[in-house]
Amino acid sequence: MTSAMSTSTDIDLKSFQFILTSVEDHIGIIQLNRPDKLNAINMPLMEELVKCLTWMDHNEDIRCIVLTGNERAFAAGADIEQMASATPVDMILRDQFVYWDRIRKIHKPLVAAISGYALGGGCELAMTCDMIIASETAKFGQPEINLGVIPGAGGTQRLTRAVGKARAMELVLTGNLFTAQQALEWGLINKVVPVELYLEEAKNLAKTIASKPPIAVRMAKESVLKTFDTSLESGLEFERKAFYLLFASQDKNEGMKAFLEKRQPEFQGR
Ligand code: DAK
Repeated sequence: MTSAMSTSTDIDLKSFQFILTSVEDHIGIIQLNRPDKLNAINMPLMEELVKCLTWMDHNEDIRCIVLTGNERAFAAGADIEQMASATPVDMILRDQFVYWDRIRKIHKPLVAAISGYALGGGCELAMTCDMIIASETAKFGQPEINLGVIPGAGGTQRLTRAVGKARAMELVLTGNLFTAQQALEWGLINKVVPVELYLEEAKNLAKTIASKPPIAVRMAKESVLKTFDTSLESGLEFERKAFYLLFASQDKNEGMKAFLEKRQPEFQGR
């Protein structure tokens, strides 16, 4: 795995086997690319994903990241074949949570663009992103119960926070899938669009965010995420300090000056 010290020179975007990547208009795009297995997340795919996300997080030209799959599947879960004969010791030794934790700590906003299946670890990966745009054909679910296990990468926690206890309990205990429209109504996702538009819509959202001052975006993301692991008092304190800190940024000076001069700001990420 690439360390936090990765630089723009030590990664070859074309070298990956299970992901496709590109950069356009300050957004990084990562497409899970294991189509014959509905993008089931095996260890090499996860390793490549984290390596690329880490690189994008450190690349100043990239200000927002879009994570997508293909029309049939975002990801149908963790690779069942890799888990079928695993013992608890195997799972401990694989230490896969290192990768999931790394994704959780990406500073730049992550927009998931979803079509088709987002199941199990695929649904958990989507929920680890900051925003979700889905096609009308998207199918979400935590079907792990059907395999004799439970969601292992945050599903019981993130789904419950997003849709509430009663719904999450039913979904996790039955393994029933749910539609994009339901996900929207329950507050899990941001928008549902026709299938031909989901990636475009996600890119547009990412581009809007990429046009904002990057340091303020980073502080805003951190502050919103604080809600999930702190009291209101500590969350407000965190937000206040981040707010004060932004008064030391050049982008704050530029943003306010541009407003007063009635022109568009030019943010530098400083
Ligand atoms: N793993 C491995 N292969 C999968 C897969 C999966 N999750 N999902 C689909 N595939 C493969 C199928 O085996 C098939 O491969 P071939 O037989 O062609 O070689 C190919 O993808 C196409 O799938 P189907 O033929 O089944 O396609 P259908 O359209 O008929 O059905 C389906 C689509 C999505 C309904 C079905 O494939 C399905 O039910 N898939 C499994 C869904 C599922 O149960 N997902 C949850 C998996 S458990 C962890 C973090 C996370 C997790 C675990 C640990 N740590 C950090 C430790 C997460 C666990 C899970 O996600």
